[in-house]
Amino acid sequence: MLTVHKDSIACEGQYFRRSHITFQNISMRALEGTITLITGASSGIGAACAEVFAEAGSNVILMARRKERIEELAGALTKSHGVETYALACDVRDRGAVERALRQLPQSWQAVDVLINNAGLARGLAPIHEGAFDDWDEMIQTNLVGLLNVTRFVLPGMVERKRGMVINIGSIAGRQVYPNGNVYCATKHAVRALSESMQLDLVGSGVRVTNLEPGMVETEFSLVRFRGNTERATSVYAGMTPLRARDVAEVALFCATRPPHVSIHDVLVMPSDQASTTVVYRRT
Ligand code: NDP
Ligand code: 8X3
Repeated sequence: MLTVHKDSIACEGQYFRRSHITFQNISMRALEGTITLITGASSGIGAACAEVFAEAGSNVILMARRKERIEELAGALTKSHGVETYALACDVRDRGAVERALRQLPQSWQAVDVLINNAGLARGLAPIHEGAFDDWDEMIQTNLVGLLNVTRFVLPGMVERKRGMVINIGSIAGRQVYPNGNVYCATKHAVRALSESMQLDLVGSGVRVTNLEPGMVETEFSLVRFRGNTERATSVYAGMTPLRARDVAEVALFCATRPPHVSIHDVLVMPSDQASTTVVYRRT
């Protein structure tokens, strides 16, 4: 039974407040005592996931290269949400470093319940015949190899415990390509293929896999893509309303809080102003 009131929606006794930042049934510490490992937690979608999962009571491991940022966020989350946090400074491209970082986690942090493979980036926007090899390598090594590195060291424990969840942050660019997006789009198509492969390989194991694909989200993404060119980065979102990192994080939390028999394989979440990689409604 679903009743709509002015400020809230009542559904089977649960209240979902429209204006509130989170759905009430999820924010009530649904993940209390669990452990969530988030890669790329120093910024954007990863940092928002850390916040939203901590609000739901999960203890969080924050992984990224910028140590000060993850340490600061870790401290803030413990203070505001009373969860335990662990900052793990690590480059996901470095397989040896990832292995060492995960192996040196204290025993009480080893049993990861949710892995959010979010670390990723785009570099440049150039036609294929002009692309920079270094940019290509960085995108492939981070978005694809990095995801594999972390997953390979975390998954065996989940399979052994017969319980766990992997959320891979893909992109609309994993479904549709766009001019000059070539290698970035290829890495996100690969993430999509890997998510589907993991779903096949892990069926019956108790480990669920979600491929979460956002459209345009205003984070540091474009600033990184255009190497600090603020004007160019800002122009990406000109005249339209992009997603906020938190919008994506809330979808991740929704997926992670379904009952064990429910596996959300695939989610595409777009700004209302974006219809595809190439069709964006702008008011200017
Ligand atoms: P941000 O640039 O804000 O965040 C990227 C995060 O990835 C940072 O925390 C960064 O941390 C981390 N990262 C990058 N390289 C590495 C590395 N080698 N090792 C460890 N961590 C790394 O961008 P978003 O939050 O937007 O991006 C997050 C994910 O979302 C990416 O996979 C991106 O492709 C995807 N996405 C983004 C969209 C958008 O429009 N913004 C849309 C669809 C998908 P640090 O630099 O400290 O290492
Ligand atoms: C980022 C989305 O389309 O801006 O994955 O490259 S896009």
